[in-house]
Amino acid sequence: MEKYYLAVDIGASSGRHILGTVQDGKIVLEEIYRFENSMKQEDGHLSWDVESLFAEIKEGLKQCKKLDKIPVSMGIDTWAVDFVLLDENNKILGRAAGYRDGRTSGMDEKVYEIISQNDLYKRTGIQKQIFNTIYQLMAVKEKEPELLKRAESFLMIPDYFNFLLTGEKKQEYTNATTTQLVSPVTENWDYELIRMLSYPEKLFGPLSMPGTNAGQFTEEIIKEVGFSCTVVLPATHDTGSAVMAVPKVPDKEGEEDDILYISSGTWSLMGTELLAADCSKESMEANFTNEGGYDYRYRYLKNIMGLWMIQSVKKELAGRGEHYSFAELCDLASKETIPSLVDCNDSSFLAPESMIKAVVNFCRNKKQPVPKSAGEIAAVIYNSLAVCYKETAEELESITGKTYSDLHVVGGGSNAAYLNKLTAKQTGKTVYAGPGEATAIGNLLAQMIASGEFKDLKSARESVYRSFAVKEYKPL
Ligand code: LFR
Repeated sequence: MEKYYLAVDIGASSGRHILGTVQDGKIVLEEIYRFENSMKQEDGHLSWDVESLFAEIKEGLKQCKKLDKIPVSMGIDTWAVDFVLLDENNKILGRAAGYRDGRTSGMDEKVYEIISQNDLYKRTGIQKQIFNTIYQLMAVKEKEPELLKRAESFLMIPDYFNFLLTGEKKQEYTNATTTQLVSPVTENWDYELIRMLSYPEKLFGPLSMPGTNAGQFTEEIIKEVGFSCTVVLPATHDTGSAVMAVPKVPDKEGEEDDILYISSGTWSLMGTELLAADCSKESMEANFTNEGGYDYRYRYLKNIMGLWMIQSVKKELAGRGEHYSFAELCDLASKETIPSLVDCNDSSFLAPESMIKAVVNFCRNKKQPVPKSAGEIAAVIYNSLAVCYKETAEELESITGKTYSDLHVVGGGSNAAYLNKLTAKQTGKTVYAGPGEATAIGNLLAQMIASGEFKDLKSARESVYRSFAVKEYKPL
């Protein structure tokens, strides 16, 4: 009898249910359900349709029943920083706002009136991103203070789905660190900071680590999906799960913590793993973050705008009747010679009305040749990403004093062969691409370690190495 574990991995552009089993020490995956996701524009605001996402979660569970593959446990991961506030009847107050919404504009200044940017970084080690929860909560406090007053609970998106499944409210640690309200020293909420900001302290309860049992399905859910299951917390922040699944090469003993990776999806998260956070000024100035990870490891990384740019261009072109797949865009881009580059971390690319115009304007303002065709636009984006990876690797090597000869690219973006080639060329490093489903795999690993299939993260990572084909790109 196979022992199934279920990962529900929801990213900003799609979600999936993936069953995992361990067979002869290898992890075997089966994708059983997939659905679309995007932020919805409503009354001039961007928000997530959490209701329909939850309906999709249940549809995928029903699929397990249909296939007669009932998991022993399941775990949910999603993107970070976003949350819901619940009233005393557990109803969502306001919206489940999306992190690209403009409500946070100017909220950094409001926060810095209370605590300086330097001190905030020293306390939390989290890079400044205008969408961090700390700024989102400031937007609620400034613009909709009654919501914060009425709130009885604060749950990050995966915590909220877990609550709907089990009736239990758990606040998971890895995702909590992305709020910028957790201390990397105590590895708990920074209550002093929370009080300084006048955020209601009661909203921040005990933190739970990945591997924690988050409860059983409620009677209502059992009735609806047809079976009962234990919900286990993975690293509920998708990047936390993805980085767990960076393959560990067994013969590179001692190098375990010296990996260089890009978790490539809507965002490109590029960095390494540290055993203690680096909250130095140098680190702050380079805008590196210390996100809490499995086993209290730190993901020391930088957010790079990533494939969001090309996803947005693809969508925009389709809206004009020009339909291209990602592979076709790569192919077109590879034939272009346009030398223009954009700064992928420029805020004009965060949520532009038109990504094509944003790229064109950037090039024009910097007096570079302006891309005209779809191929040229794609070439500017892919080349700019690869250059950004190179610069980030250099910064990282200078801060950590280490050199990395290899670069692991995991996640959906690892399938972009053209980008991998450019990345190898720009960074001068050997790129190991894959696994593409790293996030779901990491989610499964936390469950599998919790149930004793693997003794620890190291042996789980070795199994990832044995289980999934990885493509190698040598620098030219
Ligand atoms: C990736 C990710 C990043 C986070 C961004 C916004 O999906 O979780 O790690 O910075 O989305 O939540």
